[in-house]
Amino acid sequence: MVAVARKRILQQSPEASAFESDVLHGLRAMPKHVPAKYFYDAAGSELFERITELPEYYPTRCEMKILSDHAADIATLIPKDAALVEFGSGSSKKARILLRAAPKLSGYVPVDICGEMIEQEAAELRPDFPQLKVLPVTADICFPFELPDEAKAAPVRVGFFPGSTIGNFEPHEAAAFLRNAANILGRGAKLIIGADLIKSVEVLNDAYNDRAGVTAEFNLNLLKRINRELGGTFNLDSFEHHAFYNRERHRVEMHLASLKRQKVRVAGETIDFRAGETIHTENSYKYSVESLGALARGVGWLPAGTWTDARKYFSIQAFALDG
Ligand code: AVI
Repeated sequence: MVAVARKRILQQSPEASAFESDVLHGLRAMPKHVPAKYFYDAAGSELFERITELPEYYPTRCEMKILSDHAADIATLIPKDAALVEFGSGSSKKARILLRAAPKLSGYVPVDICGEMIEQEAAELRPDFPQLKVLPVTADICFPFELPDEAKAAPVRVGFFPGSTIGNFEPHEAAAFLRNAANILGRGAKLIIGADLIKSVEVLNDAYNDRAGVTAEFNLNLLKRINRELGGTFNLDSFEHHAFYNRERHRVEMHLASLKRQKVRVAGETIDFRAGETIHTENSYKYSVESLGALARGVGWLPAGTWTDARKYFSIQAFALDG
């Protein structure tokens, strides 16, 4: 039995075994939790794309509007011949707005853990920006990574971290990300961040409880992934999507609630659920301009500009490295 289990571990890719150990660790814990990064398998990524188009989910539309309305102003922060480094670039849709507004950029470095996707995006960008060196890097943005030599040789590097992804980090992780970005970008660097703002509870609750049920499907897809990849036996009909704004902690929490007392098998282990017990699947922290500024200042970034939409739902905030 032990030999069979060992063989299974040896056959797994490092990512697969991290998924298994993170899920088991989280399901054995009290309260139960699973890291939000595991939402994004192929189906989860497609569901997230659908979320960004929902009438209730304002962040993506607001951020695109701010970027389009203020692109020229934001681009004044980007010095001639600088390299733009996008953290967790995904589709590069937002970067395209900055690339058009800052034609003097020498390079664009999309960084993402999914190498295949950024290589494909890079291939699509090159013909549209023939002057620009597009230099994709496959890396986990939460850890130190090397920039390509051409980006290191640029006079200055400007980081770009849109999408309010910073909100999915715990505050200490967000500070660690900002510190890591400072080390990677180096002297004279700037950093442009998209961050969702604190606002009315109704707007926040609606954004994560859409009427079409896409966010619920996105949340429940995590259980489908566990069933498929870790031999799980979750019955999706006996778990329910819960999302609510936690005012004290300035975050929207997502959970999967067990509708009854039940046992579920995952990777050869039995997990017990009480009726109503939840798996905490995501935090989406909301910042004020001041609270993100304070977090950034704590690790050496000084405020260099803020842009918001008319309703002040979302912000683009720029920072410059101190010294
Ligand atoms: C990717 N991230 C910024 C989204 C958010 O709003 O926290 C993920 C998401 N979760 C539910 N809806 C969207």
